[in-house]
Amino acid sequence: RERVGLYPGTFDPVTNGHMDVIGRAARLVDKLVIGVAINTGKGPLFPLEERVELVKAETDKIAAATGTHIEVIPFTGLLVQQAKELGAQMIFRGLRAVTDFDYELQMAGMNHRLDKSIETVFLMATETNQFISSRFVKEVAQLGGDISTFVPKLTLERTLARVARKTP
Ligand code: COD
Repeated sequence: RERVGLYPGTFDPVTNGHMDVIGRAARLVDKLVIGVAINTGKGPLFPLEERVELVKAETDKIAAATGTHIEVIPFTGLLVQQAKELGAQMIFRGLRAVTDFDYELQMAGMNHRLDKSIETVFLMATETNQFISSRFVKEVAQLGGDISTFVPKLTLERTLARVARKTP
């Protein structure tokens, strides 16, 4: 049986923290689907299409290095439903600081109640990538700080371009 994993997120934008988790997840499955959520609630900096485009571009190398098929899709609706439709046996989530734990535990618990056949697998990034978050990447960029070690290359260019457009 083919092992399929779904890694969902907002990816606004994709960071080296996400990249770290994607690299680890890719080694555990035959096919990794990265689900980019619309998530209007978070008021994203990047439109959905560009978030998908960036995740695709940045993960090409991981797919080549691991031999894992990586697919990047936009998604709306219920996460467990999406996982089911994709034939995914597991949902990957990343854990950073302890503050992530409460939210992630609730989400995993709710999803398990909704569909018992899908397992949530938690992965941690390496030390240097642990504290990176999309939220702070955007904030630091908007305030003129250096984000070059927090995001992959194309994403860096696009983030700086977007921030430059926004700040007068
Ligand atoms: N190190 C380790 N992990 C990290 C790092 C890092 N530096 N940075 C991010 N991560 C992890 C996050 O903890 C998360 O697990 C994942 O990467 C994605 O992060 P984000 O911030 O891009 O995405 P989220 O957390 O906003 O995504 C939330 C979803 C869109 C997945 C969620 O809202 C959802 O499932 N929505 C669909 C509707 C649904 O089913 N709701 C019911 C859920 S119970």
